[in-house]
Amino acid sequence: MNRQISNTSGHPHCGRVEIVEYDSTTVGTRRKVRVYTPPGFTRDQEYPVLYLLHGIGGDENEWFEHGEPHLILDRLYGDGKLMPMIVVMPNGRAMPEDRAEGDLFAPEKIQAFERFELDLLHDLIPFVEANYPVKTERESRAIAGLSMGGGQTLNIGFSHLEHFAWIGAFSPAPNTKSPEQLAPNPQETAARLSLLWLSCGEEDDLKYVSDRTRAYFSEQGIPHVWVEESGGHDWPVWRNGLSEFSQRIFRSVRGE
Ligand code: FER
Repeated sequence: MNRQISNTSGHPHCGRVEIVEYDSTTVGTRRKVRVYTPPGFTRDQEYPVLYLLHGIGGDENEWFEHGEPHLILDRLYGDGKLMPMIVVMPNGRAMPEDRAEGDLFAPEKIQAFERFELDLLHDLIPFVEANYPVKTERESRAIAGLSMGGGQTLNIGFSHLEHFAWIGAFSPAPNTKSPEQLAPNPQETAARLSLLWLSCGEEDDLKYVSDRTRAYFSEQGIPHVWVEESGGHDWPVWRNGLSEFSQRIFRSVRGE
């Protein structure tokens, strides 16, 4: 496996972010993905995995460069607030030319964000599970994302509850399916989710997506955490979303 290490402080209290490549049968190319391993990472232990998705203007570097998730997570570990986990930051635009260039709203690029579901399930998750010491049951797999990646999170997460028990959407975009499509069987959905997190900035023009989604969750009795943050469609909201969501996942659902 090719490895390119991005931040090696060498400090035992710091996690590490590397760029690795996986073969995607879905896209027909080798695709780059960033992987965060926690402080004290060892192959003698098995970790749960959070898949963390970017927005329409980003790629596998977006969270790392703008959200600094390694700093957020390292600090939470230091404070004893986080379960040890691996965080995988893929490129959610599943097409050969997957850079955030040109018309980001071009139909083939929007379609590539839909196609990512197959890349994730058929290519990336098997790659992660073959190359990292990870737990593979659904309670040990979470998915979260911002904006376009928040929509992907809801679309993929809800239709694959056999794979994901923890779902976090930060400012989900209009690619989010209608709530009735997301959860046609609300009781079944409610019974299987360990955590459903939805947050959005109060000044975000896309807040209507969160509003219609959470209204349905409430009407249908699907337990969820809704956080309306100050601010708009921006990084403070998404960093805070990661910080809050990550602290709540991979713990016993009964709070034992
Ligand atoms: C849209 C507006 C915004 C849309 C997607 C976005 C697919 C995504 C924004 C982002 O990821 O920041 O109409 O449609």
